[in-house]
Amino acid sequence: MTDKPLVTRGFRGRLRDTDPARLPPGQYVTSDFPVLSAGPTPTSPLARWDFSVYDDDTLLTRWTWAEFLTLPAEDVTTDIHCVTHWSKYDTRWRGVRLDTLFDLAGRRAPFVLATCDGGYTTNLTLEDVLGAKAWVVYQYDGHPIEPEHGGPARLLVPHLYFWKSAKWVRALKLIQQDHPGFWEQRGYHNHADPWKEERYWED
Ligand SMILES: Nc1nc2c(c(=O)[nH]1)N[C@H]1C(S)=C(S)[C@@H](COP(=O)(O)O)O[C@H]1N2
Ligand SMILES: [Mo]
Repeated sequence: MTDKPLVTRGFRGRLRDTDPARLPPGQYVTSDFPVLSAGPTPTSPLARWDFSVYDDDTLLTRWTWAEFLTLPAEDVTTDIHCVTHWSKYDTRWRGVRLDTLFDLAGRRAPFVLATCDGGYTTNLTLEDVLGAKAWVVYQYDGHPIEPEHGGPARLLVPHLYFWKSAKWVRALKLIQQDHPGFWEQRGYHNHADPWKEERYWED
């Protein structure tokens, strides 16, 4: 094995990392991609994976993996911000806008609850997920998303703290009344805007 040149990545990274305008308060920039999961990584064979949109408990639409891949998708390059203070710049994803999913489902409601393999949930307002602000993504950096990072598919809501970007997402539930999700029930902020440091419920 040959030694890798140590200088290249750190040098390039550091130049980018000094841009303070894109770093929310209380955050630092990392080039790592930490894994933060509240439980074990669930495994969902693609043959049995599907994605659903519900109006409350009523199923509106459901796509198999193959069907989901035919939906209009786009590439997204974005910074992400974790409540544990790390931010990562220029992450590259590919997936389907929630605008598109709700158009196809033919419904809207003021609130959305994302539900996942493994039982994790997170809540969002419709306003926070429409207007090209949220995606169900299935590629990271040009490859299928690693299981630890939420593969086969995860939510990407980069303008909010990253706990809102639910990994292993399987369904979006349109609801009339807000329903706090996993971390939101455990003291994390209901809204989670990193620019306002909405970390915990008392913030
Ligand atoms: N299903 C599920 N999604 C989740 C989590 C989780 O524990 N389970 N952790 C959240 C938190 S707190 C963060 S910071 C990000 C971490 O994503 P990563 O592991 O890809 O960095 O996923 C979020 N989505
Ligand atoms: Mo997090």
